Amino acid sequence: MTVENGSEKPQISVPKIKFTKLFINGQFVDSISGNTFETIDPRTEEVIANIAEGDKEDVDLAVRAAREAFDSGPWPRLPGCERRRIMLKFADLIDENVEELAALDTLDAGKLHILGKTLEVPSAAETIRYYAGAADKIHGSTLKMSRELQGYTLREPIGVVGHIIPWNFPSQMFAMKVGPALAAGCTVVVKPAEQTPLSALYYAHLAKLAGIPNGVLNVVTGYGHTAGAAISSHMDIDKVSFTGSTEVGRLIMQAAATSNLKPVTLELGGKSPIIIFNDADVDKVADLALQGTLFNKGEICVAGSRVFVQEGIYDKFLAKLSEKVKSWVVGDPFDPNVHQGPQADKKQYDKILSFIELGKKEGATLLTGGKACDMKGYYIEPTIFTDVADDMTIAKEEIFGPVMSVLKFKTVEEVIKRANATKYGLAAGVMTNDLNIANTVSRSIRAGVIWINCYFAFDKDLPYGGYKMSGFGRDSGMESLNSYLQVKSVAMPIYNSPW
Ligand code: TXE
Repeated sequence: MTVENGSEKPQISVPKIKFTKLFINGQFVDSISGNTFETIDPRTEEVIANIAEGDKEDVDLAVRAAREAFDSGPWPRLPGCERRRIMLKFADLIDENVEELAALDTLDAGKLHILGKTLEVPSAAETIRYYAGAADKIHGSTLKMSRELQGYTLREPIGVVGHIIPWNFPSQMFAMKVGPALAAGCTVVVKPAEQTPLSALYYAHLAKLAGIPNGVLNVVTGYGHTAGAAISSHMDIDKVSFTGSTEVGRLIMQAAATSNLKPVTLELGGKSPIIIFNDADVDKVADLALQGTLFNKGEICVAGSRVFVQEGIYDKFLAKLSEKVKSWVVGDPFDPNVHQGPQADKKQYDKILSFIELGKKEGATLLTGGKACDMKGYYIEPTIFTDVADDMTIAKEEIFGPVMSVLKFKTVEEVIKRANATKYGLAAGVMTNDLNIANTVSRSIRAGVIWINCYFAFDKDLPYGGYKMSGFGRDSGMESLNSYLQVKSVAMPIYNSPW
């Protein structure tokens, strides 16, 4: 691993922060209390900007605007092709502002700017386009029923939606949640994570420029236990979609149950296995495993943080990993040569370091890394533990940082059992050229996404979500759009029937 903390850093032009207020009913407004909170640059630990701190009363205002826009505004009543046209304009505006949007996420979350502008923000625009294309293709079925009746189903937007999103992919999360809801004809109140409010406010500004009517898309920045909780317990919100910790997912479900029984979609934590069989190409799978664990500093819910390696290639695989991790560069995320920036905030940084200490204490062997980088900012060395046993804390808990646990196995049956021995079930990788093994393992692992001979193979069309305590419901693909629609059945007697 290389740490770039020296003087040869490239010149970085940090964008001016333009939007810091709540976006309600098409206007940027202060919070009712007038309170603000600081958003911190994880590279420098300094304040980037003071952001309006929304609370319950601000959520009420936003919900009122969204309700009005849903109950009497044009958005749900527009022909689908009109919603499509406006959403396509929104996507084009995202593309036109890609540099700045990516820079805001880099500032707020320490994400690589190069990946933000080539991957995440363009992908956010594509996500909006994908759902724009579906906006005029929403239809039910005609039914020839068993009695003397005929009928049809209508698929109607579910109503006002609350989106509570995390800080690890601020742009992609925004588009992935908002895109299908808007295409369905819903109106939304988004609460971005308190660590990363900047790009969500910028997206709101672009949505307005694109012609999304007032009240359809509202953004309330603020904390989870106040603004977030007000969304999940709101009596006038018809659905909540949440991505975040399993602990908060539970609170959201409780709040939904004890308020108006709104349906919830929960995309929660993970401890995904990457399973590497003896016949795999060691060079290729070492790269996949490194990316699978270290991409986005390990702050990704589908991180392949448990790497199971079959005993025949175990030593060779470790040798390759050690060789490859040497060229992994940690440093300023605005520098295009860097592979890993700082963790998103102090809370995550401390959490990850405490897991690393536990790994050492519980007897795992450090292949590389194992501590914070000796520089300002929330930087942590890419850390690989070997000789990890299934009952060690680092093999069981979601670390959400650049920490890989390597575990050795002998047989297919054994690894299926061990890979499934987790409370989570978000994703898994299977690396083998043996079709029988690939098929057996992918059908036996209880997880929402299985990647065979690849990892992080995302697509707008590929539904994405969890089994077990990783949550339920799906983001992405048509599955997600369906969750913003409800089915109404209409029946009528056939001419001359006794009905
Ligand atoms: O998550 P929180 P945190 C996991 C990961 C991470 C851990 C903690 O392991 O280390 O969770 O991260 C809002 N009612 N993931 O503390 O608190 C909050 O404001 C309503 C995995 O940041 O779950 C933010 O907008 N909302 C994950 C969002 O929930 C509440 C991504 C997520 O924050 C709330 C992030 C409440 N009571 C973390 N409390 C993934 N699945 O990708 C908080 N929030």
